[in-house]
Amino acid sequence: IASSSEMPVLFHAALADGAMAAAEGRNLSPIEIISQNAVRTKFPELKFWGYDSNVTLVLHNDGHSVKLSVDGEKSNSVPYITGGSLDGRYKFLQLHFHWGCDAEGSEHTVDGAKFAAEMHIVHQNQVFDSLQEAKNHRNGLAVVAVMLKVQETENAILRPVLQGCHLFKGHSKDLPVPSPLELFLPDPETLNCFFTYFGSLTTPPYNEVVTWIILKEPVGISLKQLETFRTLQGVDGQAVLQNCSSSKNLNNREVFSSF
Ligand code: SG7
Ligand code: ZN
Repeated sequence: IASSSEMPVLFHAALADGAMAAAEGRNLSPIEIISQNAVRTKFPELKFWGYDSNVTLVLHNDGHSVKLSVDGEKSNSVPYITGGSLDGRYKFLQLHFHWGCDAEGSEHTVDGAKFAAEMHIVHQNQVFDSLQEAKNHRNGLAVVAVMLKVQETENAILRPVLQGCHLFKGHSKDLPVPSPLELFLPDPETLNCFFTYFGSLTTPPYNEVVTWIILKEPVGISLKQLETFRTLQGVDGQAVLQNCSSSKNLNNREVFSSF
């Protein structure tokens, strides 16, 4: 296990290897994570800044998923993350969900198993001026993935998000109550248990610009709530029964684990 001061170097050396392997294969996401193959590494603490302050969130049906983005004009500051396998600050852009036809709708798998659904909290490296620019650099984006697993009871935090499933495609509305993003995260005690690897967006054109941070601890969702996701009106006007991308080859990459 490397010491925390060495860690960022170690991680970026691995990223450089990945770049050299690009001729042989791309660095695509999602992937199948095998926990026993993950390289256990001591990372600096992954920190969620401003995740406890109220932000005005906008709900959007983009025809593929239900998305929550921050209304920068109505919010004093935009939350961001630092630490873990990241260099510098990555500011929150939006969060969205992936689901499937059944209770196996996550994009990443862990030890061969799919979770019910997967939430992606998308962040942009603040050294770049726009998402457009960030999408052209390999250190452009950091996505924190939170797995959703079926539980008996409704997840009250997701209730207002699921209202977004009743929006027509292309439509938006403000969430009635400003709320802190930390509500979407699992137990704070578990936030430093994650897998991390270098990959891509999980939708075309699969830009290879994403540092993935996949939290080990899932959050709950009821079967009824999962069904609500599947009623979202898609670009073709039909319900989006599933929007999870298939697993891609790991190729020459390594997956690291912080625990
Ligand atoms: C969805 O997934 C949208 C995209 C997102 C993409 O198509 O949420 O968001 C946009 C266009 O604002 O792409 C750059 C980006 O966030 C892929 O995101 S993902 O890799 O986290 N699944
Ligand atoms: Zn996603």
